[in-house]
Amino acid sequence: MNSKDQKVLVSTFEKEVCEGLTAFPKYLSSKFFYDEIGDELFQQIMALPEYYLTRAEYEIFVTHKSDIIQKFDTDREGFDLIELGAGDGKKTKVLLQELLNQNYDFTYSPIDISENAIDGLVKNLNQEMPEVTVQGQIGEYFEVLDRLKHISDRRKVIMVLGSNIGNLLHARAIQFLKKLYNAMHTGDLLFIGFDQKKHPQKVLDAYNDKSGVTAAFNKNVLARINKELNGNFDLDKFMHWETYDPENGTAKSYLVSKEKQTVDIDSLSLQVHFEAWESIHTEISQKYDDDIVKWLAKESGLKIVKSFSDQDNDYKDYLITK
Ligand code: AVI
Repeated sequence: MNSKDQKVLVSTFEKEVCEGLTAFPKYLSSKFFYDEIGDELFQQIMALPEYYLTRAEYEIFVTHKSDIIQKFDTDREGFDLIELGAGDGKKTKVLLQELLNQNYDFTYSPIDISENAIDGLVKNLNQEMPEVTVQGQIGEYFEVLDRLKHISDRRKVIMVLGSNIGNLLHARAIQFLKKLYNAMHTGDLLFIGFDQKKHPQKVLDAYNDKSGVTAAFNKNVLARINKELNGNFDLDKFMHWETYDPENGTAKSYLVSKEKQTVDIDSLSLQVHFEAWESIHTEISQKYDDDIVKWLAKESGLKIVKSFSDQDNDYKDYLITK
C-alpha cells in the first residue's frame, strides 16, 4: 500500500471514529478491527474450539470438493477463480489441490486490501503449489473486480468465504451482492458462505470464547484509536459483550464501559464521555437460513443453483448465478 492510500484509510478511520463516538448510541465499524494485531487475533479466533465457522467450511470443502469444482467448470472450458478477502488460503488450498489433481484449466486471483496478506499467500502458494497460476491483486474488491472484468473472456467464479457477508446489515449485503451482480457476466458464478441459524448458545459461545481472544479482538479497535489517533482508552475499563437474537439471526458485539469516564482522542481534538454501562456497538455477525439467502439473492438479481452444507448444518456455501 502506498502512502497516499494509507492517508485515505487513516482519514476514513478518523472520520468514522468521530462520527461513531459522537453518535447516540455509540458505534464503531468492525472493519477497523483489522490491523496487523487484529489480523493475528482473527487467525487465533479461527482456531478456537468455540469458533465453528472455519472448521465447518473446511469440512464442506474436504467432503464436497469434487462436486464443487465440477460445478465451477462443467464444460471444462477453463475458468478464472477470484477470491475476495483471501486470508491465509487454508480452505481454498483444498479446492486448488483438487483442481490440480483433476487437471482443470484455471487461474487463481486472491484479492485483498492488505498487501501483506496477498504477498504472504502468493509466496506460500508458489512454494506449496507451484503449478497454480496465481495473480494476487491488491485493492478494494470492486475496483479490482472491474479491472479483472476485462482480463479474459473465460468464465469467472467469484468466492466470498468465511461468512464475511454476515458482517453487513441486510441492506448493505444487498448492495454488496448487486455490485457482484454488476461485475459478473452471464454464466459467471458466485460461491459464497453463509453461517446458518443454530442453537443460540452455540452462536453466543463462538463470539464469547473462554480464552478471551474475541474480547481482545473487539477491544483492538480501541487500541488502534490509542495508537493511531492519540487516544487514551483504558482497555480494562471496557468489557466485551455479545448478544444473539434467534428471531432475526443477528449476533451483535459491544464494548461496554464499566464506569463513568471521559476519554481523550487528541488527533481528533475530541473528548468522549461514557456513562457507566454505556455501550459502543462494534460488529454484527448475521446468521441465515435458506429463505433469507434466497431473499437476498432475489433482491440482487441473482439465483441460487445449489448449496453445500457441513454434517451438522451449521454452515452453508451457496453456488449462485446471474
Ligand atoms: C470475519 N467475520 C465473518 C467474523 C465473524 O464471524 O463475524 C469476524 C469475527 N468477529 C468475532 N469473531 C469473528
